Amino acid sequence: MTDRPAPPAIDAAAVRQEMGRERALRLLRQMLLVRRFEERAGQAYEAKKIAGFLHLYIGQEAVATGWLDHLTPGRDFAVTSYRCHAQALLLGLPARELMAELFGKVSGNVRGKGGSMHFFSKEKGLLGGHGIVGGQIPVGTGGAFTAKYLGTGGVSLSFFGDGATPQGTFHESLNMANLWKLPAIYIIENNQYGMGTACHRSNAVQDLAQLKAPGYGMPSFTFDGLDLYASWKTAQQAIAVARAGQPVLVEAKTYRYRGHSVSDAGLYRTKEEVDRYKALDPIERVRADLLACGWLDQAASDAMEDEVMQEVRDAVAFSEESPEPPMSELTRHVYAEV
Ligand SMILES: Cc1ncc(C[n+]2csc(CCOP(=O)(O)OP(=O)(O)O)c2C)c(N)n1
Ligand SMILES: [Mg+2]
Repeated sequence: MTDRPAPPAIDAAAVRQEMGRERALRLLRQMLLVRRFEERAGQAYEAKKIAGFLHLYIGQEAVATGWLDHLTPGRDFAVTSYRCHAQALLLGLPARELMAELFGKVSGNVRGKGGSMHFFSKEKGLLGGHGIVGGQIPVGTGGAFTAKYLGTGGVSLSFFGDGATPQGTFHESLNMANLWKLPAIYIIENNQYGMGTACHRSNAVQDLAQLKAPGYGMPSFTFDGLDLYASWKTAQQAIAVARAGQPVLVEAKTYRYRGHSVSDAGLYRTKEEVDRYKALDPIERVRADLLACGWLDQAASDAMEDEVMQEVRDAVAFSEESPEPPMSELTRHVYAEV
């Protein structure tokens, strides 16, 4: 049983006001799309429509949603782990193309060759989902180097888990980023577990950003990853620092409701612990807040649900109907075609 150290409190009403109604509703819709897309993907996996691994982001939606809202696709970069469905959807890749990739179809995001862990989009600045723990951190650092070298004004967001911070790639990247003053943002999504190992059993300190950033002379930010307003506000502040040429280390105190991947018996934590965090559901919290402040009513909330479900159903139908990759695909896109 683990307890999440308390992140700093924020003034939710003030952040909501700054965000404005239209944006708040859009972000709620985006979080819902991520949740429903993954719930449906989980069902398709159970039905053996999806092969390989499937790592769901359910519970963590407020983190990527709050951060990616501040990016300009085409100028900024984002990179993440194998838990990459949310980032791809939030950067604007169509649900159809992503679901079809999970189904291994030729109409998928990387033509059925990557599956769940390897979404990618040059146009959107998504430098990939990555299966090697911590492997994406140097890639994100490279994105920041590119932005600085080309003088684009862009920033590069590297998302990774608590289990990646003991890796060498993390330490080498942070050292280089601050030495070269790269516009890099490193976001630890501390969901408290790396597979079945609790964070306190793999990390010597628990406030991961606050205590690891000083080792590289970097500023740090910590926020409640189950709170969209905290996520969005921290992102706004941290990205401004990075755009000005000072890399930062950030920790989201979050939680995953599902197993590490869909095949996880969950023997390392209790049902009571999971239920305690489910009571803090980031989507339901925002929805309740928007209903309470009058920016949303029940009919509009129901309509939003219906619309999102329709988008997900359409993505599944498209995936079912799409063809398998033909044999001729086998050797295409393996090397760059120049
Ligand atoms: C270098 C490496 N070591 C081990 C693994 C096996 N592995 C896959 S996910 C994972 C746990 C990572 O946990 P964390 O970084 O906290 O991310 P989370 O899954 O919680 O999002 C491990 C050990 C791997 N993929 N790569
Ligand atoms: Mg983790």
